[in-house]
Amino acid sequence: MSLYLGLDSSTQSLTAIIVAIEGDERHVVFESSLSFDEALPHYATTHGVLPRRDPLVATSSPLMWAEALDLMMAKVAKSGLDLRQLASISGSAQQHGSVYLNAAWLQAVRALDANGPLVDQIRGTFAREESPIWMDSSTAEECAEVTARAGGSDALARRTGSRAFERFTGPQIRRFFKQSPAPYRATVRVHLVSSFLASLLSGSDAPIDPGDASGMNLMDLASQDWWQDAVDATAPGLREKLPSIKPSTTVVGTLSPYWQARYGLPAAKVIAWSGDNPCSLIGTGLVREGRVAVSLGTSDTVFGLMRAPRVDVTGTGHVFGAPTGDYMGLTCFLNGSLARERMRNQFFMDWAAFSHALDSTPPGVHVVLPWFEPEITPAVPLAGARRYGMANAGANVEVRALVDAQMMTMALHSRWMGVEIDTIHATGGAAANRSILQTMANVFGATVYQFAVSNSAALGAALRAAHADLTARDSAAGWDDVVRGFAEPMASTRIAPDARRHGFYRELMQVYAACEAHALEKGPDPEPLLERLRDRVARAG
Ligand code: ADP
Ligand code: XUL
Repeated sequence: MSLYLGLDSSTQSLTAIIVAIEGDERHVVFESSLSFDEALPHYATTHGVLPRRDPLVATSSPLMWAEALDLMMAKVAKSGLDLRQLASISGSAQQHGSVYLNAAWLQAVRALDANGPLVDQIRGTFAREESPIWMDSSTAEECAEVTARAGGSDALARRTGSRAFERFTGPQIRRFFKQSPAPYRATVRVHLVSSFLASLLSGSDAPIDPGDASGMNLMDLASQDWWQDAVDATAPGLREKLPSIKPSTTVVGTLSPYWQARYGLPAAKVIAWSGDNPCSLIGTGLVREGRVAVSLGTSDTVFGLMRAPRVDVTGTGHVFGAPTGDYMGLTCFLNGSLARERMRNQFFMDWAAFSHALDSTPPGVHVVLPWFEPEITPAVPLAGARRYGMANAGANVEVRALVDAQMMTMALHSRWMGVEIDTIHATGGAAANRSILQTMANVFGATVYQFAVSNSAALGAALRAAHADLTARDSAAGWDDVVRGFAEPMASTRIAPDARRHGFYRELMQVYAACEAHALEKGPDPEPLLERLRDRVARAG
């Protein structure tokens, strides 16, 4: 039997999952999670984000991620499992976040001393104490500059898989270079969250995988290497500061002496880490084209595997590298779980009451655009929900309108992927909520399934670790074989769409699209459309 560890350093928490594989025997044997806010209160984060002075700025602490890793490896060591069987480890991390390291970094990471905690030994290695994360939307100016300097939006989208996005690492690096030129010059290495944590585990300077590198506006999708034009367009001297890009299956090294001596762990292989969405692709079993997953984590995302990169030049979505060596299409929505939580807290509900509100309230002819925070899709820089045809609605109607809006915006903005969505694999924290998933089924007109393991990013990381080990032993072991028995939707959780409701949502979605266009000053007043739908609903009784 072999054990494989997958870690997921997400926005709000760090999760570890260990899977055991012996031939056809496959089990999840360990699962543990720690919340940054609760387990590491001295960093003073809220939902994993440092105190925010400017609503457009969102940062977190790389030291906190490192300390969480140390705490979690201690928990793994005490799991009671026979860890001599731990063959390999991989990880998943929130995408786009960047870590800026100074000249002391390489020596420090190579020489970690098991007699003292990790954090004390890397405290002095940051050229920037705070890491900008995916929720940051402060780089509109830098996006425009990078776009112009790299030959325009179309060129950037075709070469890197995405037009310039505020949270993408390239524009973030450019902002740091402009605002803090001296610390930028003192930066010898810019890691992503994923490659930073892989470096700490392996005691080396780890590469970035193509899945996470494609969230930077810096990688050439076709060659899966840095695109020099984009690198030059971003900041001077950047090329030397970037790690190498290596396939997701790369063995970065072995668990460094620090982890072996401090926690009695074996010299397990460390496999390159990737982003949470590429890892979730594996953890939801999407190793073939044709189905999509919806992840309801801190962000809501829609994604699916693509054999060939069908880039969205309309500028909504992204094409990333997939861990299988293929590609994946993805659209990301910022106002996901935290918007649902905000509504839940506003009306003093728990999740059971939130679900009850959904179950007892039919959709109505009104629209809320759920932009409580600056939104990624569509791009909305100025926070604030916009309401159409809705005044003084009670708690239940507000909850219903919010979840309807979240599902409609996902359905509308994932059309560019060109997939007929008839089945959805649901994952992320809020996928535990079947009332939300029923709305998803009704809006998309698709059958929705849940998974036994709700943290598909951590599971995907564990399965990526297993894949690297199994293919090294038997080159015929493919992805289908690796995900079998783990990342399969549970038939008993099937949620079928209600055809009548879906019919209504199809009409409401047209109104929603018109409201969105109006709010973004791209379309006329949608009131006549609302009025027409109201009439039709009244006539239908
Ligand atoms: P991330 O990986 O981005 O840190 P998770 O996938 O762990 O996030 O999801 C965390 C979120 O799940 C929480 O912010 C919470 O709002 C949401 N959540 C947890 N349980 C429920 C539930 N029963 N219904 C709706 N949302 C839930
Ligand atoms: C994807 C994105 C988020 C983060 C955090 O592009 O920004 O999904 O990966 O989960």
